[in-house]
Amino acid sequence: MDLHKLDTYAKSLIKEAAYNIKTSLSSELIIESKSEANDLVTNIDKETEQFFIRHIKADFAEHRIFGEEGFGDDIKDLNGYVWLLDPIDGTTNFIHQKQNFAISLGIFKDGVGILGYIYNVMEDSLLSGSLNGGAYLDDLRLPKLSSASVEEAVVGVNARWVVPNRYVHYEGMVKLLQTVRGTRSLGSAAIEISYVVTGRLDAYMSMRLSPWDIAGGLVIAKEVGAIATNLAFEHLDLLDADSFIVSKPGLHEELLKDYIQLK
Ligand code: 2AM
Ligand code: CA
Repeated sequence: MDLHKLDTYAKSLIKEAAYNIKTSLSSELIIESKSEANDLVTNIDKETEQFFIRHIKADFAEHRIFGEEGFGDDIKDLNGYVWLLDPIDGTTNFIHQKQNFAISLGIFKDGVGILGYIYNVMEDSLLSGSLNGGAYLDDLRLPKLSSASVEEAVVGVNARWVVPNRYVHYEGMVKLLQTVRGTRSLGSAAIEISYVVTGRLDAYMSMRLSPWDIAGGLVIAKEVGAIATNLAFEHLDLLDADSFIVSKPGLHEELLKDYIQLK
């Protein structure tokens, strides 16, 4: 498989999907909740995933798709080519703000990330990366990240992890907030990862993300020297939900050692 051809193909699918999503903003959304009241899905999330699947299955019959809305394959391993897709990452933003949401896509071959994309739909900006081929924001090649200290860091973290919760000891998170230069919460994991990759945030963490939230970002993050693991400092699980941190090197170890204590 020619990586360059696959890259061109994936980019054109993303652009067309994004155009369809933008067009849909003028009509009324059908909103449903999934597992919990704040876990939302719209007809556009579903239609976008189906759009990708229709094209990928027609053009690459042997490729499999692991998508958030479940229209793809029943994925139990990452053998062969697997497309990990979140058609709309940041659905709450999509519904409430009509901005700050992204198409997140990672293409893996035998468990190795080969292509990654985060398309900020309303900003019309594409972050992309390929294995050993560097990372790009549109046509601009991104530099490698340098280290940062906790005191100088601006960290992406949701306020829900700084109050009592079932995943992390909140006291350490309070200490983190008291130490860092600032915190931000953008509401889309993919966009927060893209902020770390482009140096607008120094780190981003979440107690629970799914493979499609992070797959594209992982491929891109590696190309700029960002470190991504779960919060137990282990390899990320790309078949199930896991905790997550992506960070500048150095800062990553400091955050995990001194501030983040999982339950
Ligand atoms: P989504 O919008 O595609 O659901 C919000 O803080 C971020 O976390 C979004 O990227 C959102 O993705 C993701 N997210 C929300 N609920 C989640 C859950 N239960 N499991 C995994 N990821 C989730
Ligand atoms: Ca989604």
